[in-house]
Amino acid sequence: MSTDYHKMWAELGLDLKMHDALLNVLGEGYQQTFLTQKNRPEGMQYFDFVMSEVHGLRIKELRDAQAEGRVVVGSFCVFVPEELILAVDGISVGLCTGAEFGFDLAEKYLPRNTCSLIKSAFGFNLSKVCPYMESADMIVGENTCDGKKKSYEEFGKLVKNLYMMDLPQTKSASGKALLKAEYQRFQKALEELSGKKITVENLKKGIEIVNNKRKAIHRLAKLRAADPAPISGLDALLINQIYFYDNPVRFTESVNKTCDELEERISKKEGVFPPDAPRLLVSGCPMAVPNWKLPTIIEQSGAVIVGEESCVGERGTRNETVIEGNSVEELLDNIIERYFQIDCAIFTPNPDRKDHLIEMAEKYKADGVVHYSLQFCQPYDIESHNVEKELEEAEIPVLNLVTDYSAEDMGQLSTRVEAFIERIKE
Ligand code: BJ8
Repeated sequence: MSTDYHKMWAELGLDLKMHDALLNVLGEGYQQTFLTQKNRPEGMQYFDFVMSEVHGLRIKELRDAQAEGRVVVGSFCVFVPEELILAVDGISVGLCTGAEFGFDLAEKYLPRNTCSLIKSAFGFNLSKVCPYMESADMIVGENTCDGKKKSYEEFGKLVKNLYMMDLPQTKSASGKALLKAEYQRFQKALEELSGKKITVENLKKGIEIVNNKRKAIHRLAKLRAADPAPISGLDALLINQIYFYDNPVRFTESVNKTCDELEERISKKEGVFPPDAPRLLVSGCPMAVPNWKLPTIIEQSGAVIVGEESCVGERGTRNETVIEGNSVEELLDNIIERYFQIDCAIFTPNPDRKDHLIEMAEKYKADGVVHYSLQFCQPYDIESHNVEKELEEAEIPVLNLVTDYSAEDMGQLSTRVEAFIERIKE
């Protein structure tokens, strides 16, 4: 970080000692994971910069925007529609956390057998190390899995601005009606928070910004179908993670610029891995910053990741919102159509996810799928058995892994990933 932000962090109420410790660990992890990769696209320099300033310059930008009267809305789920937040000139930031930090504190509120993603959100909050949580004017929680749903009851006691969104559990007409009612309620809450009314014009603008961001990400995803792969899975994951933090217009430009470079690489048959490297998809629970453990193991074992079937990845970003409509309600219906297609494992039944995986395997020429569940995540862990069975029947090899945020199982994971890569090679 080029500037000393300690004063700003102190004003936000962060625990400076803990926060410095976190930044040190993050910095070292980043250096070892990303900066040691060979032949990275030059465009990654922008994303390296964003990461180096993720607790610095970006937080300053949020505070400057707040000083101008704009609101910051933090969320944990891709069902929270960024289009509505942008329509009130707000800023949307992801709050999902991917590090084992403050778990001892979190376990004072949560049972030990809670998934790491939930524990991490509590740990970051209780340790006072997350400037995004402390900056947010509204934090949106959602009734998705049981773990999240019940833990927000406790989380609501720790923060003063938690807003709960109810989400459907089935892809039924009543499920869609619930989503519509909840998005309408969210619209009102945003209007009250910001003091700005959602209109056809500002909502169309919000949809356009998010569509452009998704278009850029789709372009990146398509380029990864090339053989040799022009970008590592780790770098592509990083871009998908930064999707949740960066200014959306600037992010879109930077992704498109990187895609221009990747197209050139592809035309010259340049890649980050040799052409015969096994190509894998990763599917399952979202991987929030700085959860890079499994992708690092996979790529250090010689395979390249060519797609993520995840909320930090294609499950979260696919499909655009239709922008045609003459009323806010029509546009809201278009938004609902788009979001209702998200095939999160909290839905029952959830056959679309398996179909999407088969489609991705074909599109990105993947040789196999690594299914990743966080320990104690019932939706993804239970669903993994059926996903594995149906993919294997479609002759797509699957490695089913359950892990957490600790480094303890790295040796064991490496052994299983290496054996899977051998299986694919055979
Ligand atoms: S739309 S995946 S972002 S809910 S890992 S907390 S499911 S026990 S994160 Fe998610 Fe929205 Fe669905 Fe996506 Fe629960 Fe599992 Fe933990 Fe999870």
